Amino acid sequence: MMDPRTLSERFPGDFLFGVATAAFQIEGASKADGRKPSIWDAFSNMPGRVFGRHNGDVACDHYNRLEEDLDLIKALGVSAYRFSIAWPRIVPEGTGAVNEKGLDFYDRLVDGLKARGIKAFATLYHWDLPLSLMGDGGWTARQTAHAFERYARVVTARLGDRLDAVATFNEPWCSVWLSHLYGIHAPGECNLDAALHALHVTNLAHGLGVAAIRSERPQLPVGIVLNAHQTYAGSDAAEDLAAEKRAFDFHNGVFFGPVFAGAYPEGFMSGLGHRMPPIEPGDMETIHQKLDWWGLNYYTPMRVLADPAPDADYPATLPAPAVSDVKTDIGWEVCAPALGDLIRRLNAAYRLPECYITENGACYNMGVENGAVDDQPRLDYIAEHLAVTADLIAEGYAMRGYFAWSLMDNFEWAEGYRMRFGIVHVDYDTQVRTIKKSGHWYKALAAQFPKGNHARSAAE
Ligand code: GCO
Repeated sequence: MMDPRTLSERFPGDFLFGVATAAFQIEGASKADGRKPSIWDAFSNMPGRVFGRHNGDVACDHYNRLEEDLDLIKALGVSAYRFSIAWPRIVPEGTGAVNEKGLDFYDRLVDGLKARGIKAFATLYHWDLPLSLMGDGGWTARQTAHAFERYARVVTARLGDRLDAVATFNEPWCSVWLSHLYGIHAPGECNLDAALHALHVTNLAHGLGVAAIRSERPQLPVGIVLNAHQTYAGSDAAEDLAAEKRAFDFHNGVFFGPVFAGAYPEGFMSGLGHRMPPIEPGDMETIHQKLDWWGLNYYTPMRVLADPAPDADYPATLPAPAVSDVKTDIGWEVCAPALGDLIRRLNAAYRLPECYITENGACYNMGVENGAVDDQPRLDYIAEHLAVTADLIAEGYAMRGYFAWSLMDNFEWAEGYRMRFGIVHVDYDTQVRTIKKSGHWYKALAAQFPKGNHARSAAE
């Protein structure tokens, strides 16, 4: 087992160790204090969408256990907490009335973090679109970007003075492709044209959100969280190598290109540009604003082959088999070197600001035995990925922090509660939290920080 103290020596003194969650996955209290349904409430109540028809009505009951959970974060000794704000609590119908009681909850959350000396990293959109907005087309409708802009302004005006960082979106890859093209996430659409509209509207909403945040709080560090994919060709055949390049653009370039370089990738536009919604004058400038930071969520690589079907839509790829047999309980290949390859490749392709690993972790479903959870494979997974992160720092990449996904077991979207990513176990019958072996190890690591071996920490 990797010794946490030895590992800690490889990180600068001000490297942030944190834990992450998302509102819909933990809060529950789905009808409390003026919250209205999101697309995930509707989706999870439809038969056949989510495993076991699980939903977010109770989840980890975090909304009612806020103080206890803040104490848990404090007990883990981490210096930062990444959480998301539920749009349906703040502007329950997406547009129109602001719900003060919703803002009050996040006020208490942020104040509770400050009182405990923990930095607050807020995400504005982690997939819980107010259901009312679906009536106008949801993310496929341009006015949703303006609804998001207004929501971003409302949140920043109320909480921005105490946030340490804010992200506009979490993983637009999921809320665009997985939700509108692959049909796995809410609203469960399988339609390329709809997905292309959602793509541009989401990118636009990000840009409008950045401007709204900055107009309220110019000093607040603004970023975006992307689940970039390290793509690998499944063979050395020329057609598979070409397929891999298309996959990189389709899964990464359509977000990184507009946000960090002001343009959609050329290959993507030549394949699908004719099906994109109108890109209005000024859109690309709005999307391409300098960011203070970006977040990477990384779990597993993506391996692809060329799809030989003549009518295959761009990017015309098929999945290639995993290289390693080592997989987590959700079936994802474990491959820590891909994290390094990905950061190197993205930095070579784009001018990126400083980076936080905003999510990394593993699904292992072992339960409590004699009061303890022995999740050694999760501990090993986190340690291996942190070792790669330390390599990247040694190579000079601006890696500033790491957030374990997740603080605790929670609603794993289409997988419901059966897939567990927490470093803390949740018993959903009793809501008892039990720190797992990985959580104790992470605590021992975090306890080494902040430490005084880095100039930046001395200056703070
Ligand atoms: C994600 C998510 C999390 C997931 C995690 C595991 O952004 O994909 O932020 O909500 O639970 O990735 O699948």
